[in-house]
Amino acid sequence: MTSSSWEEFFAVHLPPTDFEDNRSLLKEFCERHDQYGNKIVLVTSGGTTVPLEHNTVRFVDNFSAGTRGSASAEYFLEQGYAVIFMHRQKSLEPFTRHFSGQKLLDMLDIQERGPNTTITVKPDSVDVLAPVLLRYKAAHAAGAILYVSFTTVSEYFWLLRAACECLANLGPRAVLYLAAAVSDFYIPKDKVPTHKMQSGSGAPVIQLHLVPKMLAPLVNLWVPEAYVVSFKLETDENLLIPKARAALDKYKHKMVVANLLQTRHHRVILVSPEASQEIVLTREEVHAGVDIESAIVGEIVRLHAHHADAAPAPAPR
Ligand code: 9Z3
Repeated sequence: MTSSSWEEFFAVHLPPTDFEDNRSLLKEFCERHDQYGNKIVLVTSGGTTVPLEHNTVRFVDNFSAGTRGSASAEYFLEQGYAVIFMHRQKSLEPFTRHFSGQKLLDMLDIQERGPNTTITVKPDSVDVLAPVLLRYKAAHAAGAILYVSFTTVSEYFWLLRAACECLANLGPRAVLYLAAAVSDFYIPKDKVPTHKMQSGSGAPVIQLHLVPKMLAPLVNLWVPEAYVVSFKLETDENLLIPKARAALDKYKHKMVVANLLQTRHHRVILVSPEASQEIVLTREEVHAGVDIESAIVGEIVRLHAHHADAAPAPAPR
């Protein structure tokens, strides 16, 4: 099955309805941080959907919860980066990820006294909540994080290109950290029915097509000076490193973070043209709640510093 070109994809698929609003937000964020000479990272996070109907009742989805992306965004902020957090709507977000599910409510006490009812944080939860709340408040007060969201694979691509257009001005000070689990397959617009598929018409046969590889124009045309990190997910260990190397050879970007579905939260391999470096958390570290993203981001920040320092000084604008 051949894939359409990326140009054709954008020509056929219309931008999402909130696209212009997001584009303005991205532009303002990048210009503000560019003025101060800050580094900006685009962190993509979570899975994309492939709608089976235009008025979407059903869609193809994937496993990603946004654990990697949301944790990584926090570590980039800690390292002084401004962060564009481009995530799947309703997936995990930085800071609130620590209290997903019932965890936040379990930290609270309520004293019911009619109109004077008070809600307090349980004393033993203050130590857990306070550091996260402080980092959250600091990031927001500094305007250091911008949240933009997508749901479908087409929305993801429109936002990705718009973010790149704004980041291009930063040259080597921009990092792209493409951790989202983006569908490799989709149904072209003209093959998607308008209304809910009816079971009375029999079992549908759904043909998926290949999504164009956006990493090619991204690296070569959209952000040619940026430090680009892509992610490679496999389920078969034997394919992992060969496919990560093949991606580096093909797209000529800076790094592939290779991970297996089954072990992704405690083992990754950072594959660069020069080397590969395995990062593994011990059982004790996993138990103690250490995030592997802390080490991944630490290493990328170190390598990015060399990349940004090595780049020629920007021409005055
Ligand atoms: C990743 O490999 C991420 O590490 C995960 C993180 C999605 C596994 P979670 O959100 O998982 O923490 O649950 N992302 C990229 C996966 C991907 O779709 N890569 C494609 C490929 O491998 C395109 S580069 O071919």
